Amino acid sequence: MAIADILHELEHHPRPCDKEGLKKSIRDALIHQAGKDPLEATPRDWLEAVSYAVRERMIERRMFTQRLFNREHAKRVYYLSMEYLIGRMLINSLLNLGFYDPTREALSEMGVDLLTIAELEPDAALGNGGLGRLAACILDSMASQCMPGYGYGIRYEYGMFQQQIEHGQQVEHPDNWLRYGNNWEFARPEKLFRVRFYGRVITHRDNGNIRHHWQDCEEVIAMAYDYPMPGYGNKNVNNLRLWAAKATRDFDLNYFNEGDYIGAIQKKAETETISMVLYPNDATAIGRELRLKQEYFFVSASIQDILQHHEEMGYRISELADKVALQLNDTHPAIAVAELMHLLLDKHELPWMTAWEITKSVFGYTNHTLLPEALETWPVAVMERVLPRHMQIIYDINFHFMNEVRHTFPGDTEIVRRLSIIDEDHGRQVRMAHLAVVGSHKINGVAALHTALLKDTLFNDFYRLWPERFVSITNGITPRLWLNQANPALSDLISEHIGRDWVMDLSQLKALESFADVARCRAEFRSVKEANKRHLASLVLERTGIHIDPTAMFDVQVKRIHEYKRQLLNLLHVVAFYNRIRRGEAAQQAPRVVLFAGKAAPSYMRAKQIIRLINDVADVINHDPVVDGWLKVVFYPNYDVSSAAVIIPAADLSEQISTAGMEASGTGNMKLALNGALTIGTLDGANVEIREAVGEENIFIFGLTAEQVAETRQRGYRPRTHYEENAELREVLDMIRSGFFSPDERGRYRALVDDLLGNDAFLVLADFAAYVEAQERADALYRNPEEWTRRAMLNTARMGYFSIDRTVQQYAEEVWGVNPECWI
Ligand code: 26W
Repeated sequence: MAIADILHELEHHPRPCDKEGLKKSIRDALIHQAGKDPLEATPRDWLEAVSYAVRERMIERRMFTQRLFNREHAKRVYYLSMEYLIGRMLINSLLNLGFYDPTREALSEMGVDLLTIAELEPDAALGNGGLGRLAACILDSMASQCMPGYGYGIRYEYGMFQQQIEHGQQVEHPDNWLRYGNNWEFARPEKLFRVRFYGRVITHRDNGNIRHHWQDCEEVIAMAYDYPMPGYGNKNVNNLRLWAAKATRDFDLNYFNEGDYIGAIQKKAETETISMVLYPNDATAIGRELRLKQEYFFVSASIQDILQHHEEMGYRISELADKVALQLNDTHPAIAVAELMHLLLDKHELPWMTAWEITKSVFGYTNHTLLPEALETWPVAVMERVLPRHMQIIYDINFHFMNEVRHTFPGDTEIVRRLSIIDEDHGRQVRMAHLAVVGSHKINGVAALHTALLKDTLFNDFYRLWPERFVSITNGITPRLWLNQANPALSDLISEHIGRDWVMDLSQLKALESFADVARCRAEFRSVKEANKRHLASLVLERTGIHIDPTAMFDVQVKRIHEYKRQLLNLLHVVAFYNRIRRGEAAQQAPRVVLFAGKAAPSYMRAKQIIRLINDVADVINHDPVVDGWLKVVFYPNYDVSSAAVIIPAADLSEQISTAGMEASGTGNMKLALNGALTIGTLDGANVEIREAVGEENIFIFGLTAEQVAETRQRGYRPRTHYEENAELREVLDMIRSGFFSPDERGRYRALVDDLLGNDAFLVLADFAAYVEAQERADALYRNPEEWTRRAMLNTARMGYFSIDRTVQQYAEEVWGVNPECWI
């Protein structure tokens, strides 16, 4: 068959997506791919077979999508991210592709339950938390909106560690997610790029131009793995390309020739460690050389790939910014600025200024945190050794930049020192955030407050220099996963009233507002929530052995464990609540289940201790017959995307209680409110905008504002005053400190409490009284189920703004220069 005929055949006779067609594909895949007799097939074999059938259909569509983008000469958006927290792909793909029902029926006719086998799929957990999940939501949105958007990242062999709780403490286990193979990926053993490290730079003159040769390097091969990303309700399938490190063949040969066979293999394994494991640090910079190599490895392969495609399309390198937008997901890929310069200067031999103008027009940079300990810097000495040519380029970028600064602020040597890409005060470090800002035409924060703080503090000097570069783009979440898929009962209820178009236009939820005043609608909404709570209760029992009452208020805090997120504040309230019940004030309280979930970075001792304290407190409370029926405390182990999808639809109260000014945005806050939980929170991150959207009667706001936090610190904060003046707080802290919850080791939490009393860097004690008062408001409202439900419904109805589709449209218009009306 001629190529044209093959294409014609495919286009006109794609794999059928009806029940019979799917059934045949699944059966074929079971026999010919999994190699199993249907009579002996295990649930895992069926999972393999069904994912294979889905994969075949996705790949056809991806081919047509890519052909269309090429034909239309579309401008492409490339999202560069070290993390993608995707979760399971089967159900999501089926729902997006539109053949969930026929697949379920096909399987059912073969005696297999779709949802049961879907649970066997491991999460793709190639991310830590908010930043990685945002990247996954953005990919879903770009595909769903038919935007030519491509993700680039690393194919970690081991994703986010799996958390087990042993004797109340976190224990980490490796996440061997590829153990059973992975049908969602397409290995591209021919898509290879060389990535170099170390070596030295030789400079010579060529017709009056200075040329640089980077030589005597170590080489690693980046091999592509492609993950199709299907859009919702369309035939568009985009691509996520993840790179795996492979040793080069030359490299093998050299060692083999020297006769050191074992040494050669060892060196090969060492090279391939680059893509072995995701660093499980959330919000603390990792000063390890391997991390820098990971960053450069994926950035270099991605940019080479992007430029290669650009040339294959027949475009000139000078047109790059017309055809390509590159988004930096935090500073982790910021070395891309130097890498693009390196390729434009040394490979394409462009003049400096031309290369620099192109680079700036291509990049956008998203900042995700203000925490000083999270800001990446690399010692100049390390950068010089690992990437000598890039260090030269960074110096040159800085030279030109410093001249511009001196020109704008003549005589101000301080600002020159503060703005420099090189920090001279801490033993010469490259500030990656400065490199990202200088090399990007747009810099954005991820919520209004966060952007305002970026302009006022972290990037204030940059803002004074280039105010036009700063924009605010509030985060969002994908309604496909976080409502349509995770909460099918609520989704069906919503769709009965307003149709299903909200899945692609979340602002339509507004139309639900009027139903909040109809008693029957409230009853329906409540019964959905109750069913979700019963489902969660059964899972909690299975995972922890703890019985919880589905009629109690489900008060949840689910997110990474970090002092600034203040799980401790929540826990202090739990103990206060416990004491109130023991004092006989139970009648005034609504029964509660307080659920915590989240992972602590393995080296973050204080966070691990907080997990242990939660479990110790839970142990005492859950075994105290006096509070039985009133209070249960649960630490739900191994929080991941899949458990989030069960916990969030079952929540009544959403804890978003970070120290104001410290949570850049939060996105869990959006998921919970969308699913009809009321927020108890500080005026931090996107909580500020959630309050505006849902109305202040429908959210429990408390505590110091970001401004008051700054003032309090400036004045000289004295946490002990709160201990001295608040008897309830005193009682709680004394109990924890004296070992009430750790009778086997009474001093276990002494240092922790002493730190709160003497230092309290996150102002837990300062916000305690206001928090308890806000909890009382929540409690009182919960005891009025009609009014609670009404407000919960208004939360769902008013969350439209927080759709990731709105976020992506803003990036398209304000940063990427692609028009949503005609992306192609
Ligand atoms: C280099 C180590 C490291 C790793 C991760 C430093 C910093 C990070 C991230 C910035 C942490 C992160 O995930 N930030 C979160 O990003 C979300 C998406 O924008 C926001 O909603 C969260 O508020 C922010 O904490």
